[in-house]
Amino acid sequence: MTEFSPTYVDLRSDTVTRPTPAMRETMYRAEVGDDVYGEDPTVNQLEEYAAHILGKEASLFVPSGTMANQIAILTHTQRGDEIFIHRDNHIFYYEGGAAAMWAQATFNQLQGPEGLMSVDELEASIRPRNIHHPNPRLLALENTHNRAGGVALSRERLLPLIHVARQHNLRVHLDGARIANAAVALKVDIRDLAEDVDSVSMCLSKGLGAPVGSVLAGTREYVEQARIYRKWLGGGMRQAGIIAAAGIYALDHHIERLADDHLRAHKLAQGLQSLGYRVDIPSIATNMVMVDLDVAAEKFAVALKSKGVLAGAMGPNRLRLVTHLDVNDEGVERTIESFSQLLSL
Ligand code: TLP
Repeated sequence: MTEFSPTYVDLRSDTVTRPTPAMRETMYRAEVGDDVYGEDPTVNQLEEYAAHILGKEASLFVPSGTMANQIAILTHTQRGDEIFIHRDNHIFYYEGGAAAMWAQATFNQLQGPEGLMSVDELEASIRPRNIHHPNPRLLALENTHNRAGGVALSRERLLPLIHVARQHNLRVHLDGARIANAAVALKVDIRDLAEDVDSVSMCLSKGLGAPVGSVLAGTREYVEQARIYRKWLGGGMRQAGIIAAAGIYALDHHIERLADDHLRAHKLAQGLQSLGYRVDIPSIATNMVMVDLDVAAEKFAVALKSKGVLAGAMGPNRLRLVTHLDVNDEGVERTIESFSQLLSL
């Protein structure tokens, strides 16, 4: 049994889910071929299926959300091009500055509540095309927004920013790692949230519960170019049908159930608030609960672990708890009980 065995309630992330027995069975039975030759039938099926769900012409199966985002940037930009991005977006905050390494793009960081910059700020930050300025090229959005607490952003909220981008001839990429959570929370089709953007990534290995993998979707031409970059980055995966099968299973069986994770996040938040913890209940839209503590979040996480619950810091005093497929009602109860034992910390 490992340190992170199921005896812990693991709320560090929805990335920690393990494939269910039924998902493993599907993986076991997957037909495979060499995907670098385009011959893996299961990968091809996943790519078509994901493109359909995202409302795009084509999609590309990649090992991770980070690779999906990095390939998206490579495909949209040229060296030195400028990416307009909220400073809390995963691409800027959590991807090690990889866009500077691979695409050699520059970031123009913007800010604002709920992971969105204002229309005015975006407008003002796009400088005229001129020999002195980087070439303004890409607007990068994220939905749900992770560091903003899993907020689900409606199409209506994203559209004004996308309009500004279009007026200035920018491309738009959506990091939709958790776009399925957003769609379930907003009660819309996933494709509605992706319709206005040029490219969208979606993770299969987060709330959807697959062990590995993301997809990047766009026009057929865009995806063909992205496929070249995937190979260059070492993301050509040969008999990847084994893991693509898990993705297909996840898309078939694990989208609607995300509502259960969202409900549990609410129950958890209510339980913690009733103990006196600072949780902004109205802001909880999907599967994340942010708890603002009086003590250091890292210190609290260590104490919480001793009570059998794993959580991660999202800031010096902010703890993030993420519900997912492997957290049931009992896990929520155990977490509330553990927090109740740490009130004096
Ligand atoms: N996010 C992880 C950490 O990297 C923070 C998490 O636990 O939430 N986009 C978004 C919005 C993400 O939240 C993540 C992962 C990624 C991309 C990257 O996905 P992976 O881990 O598959 O590279």
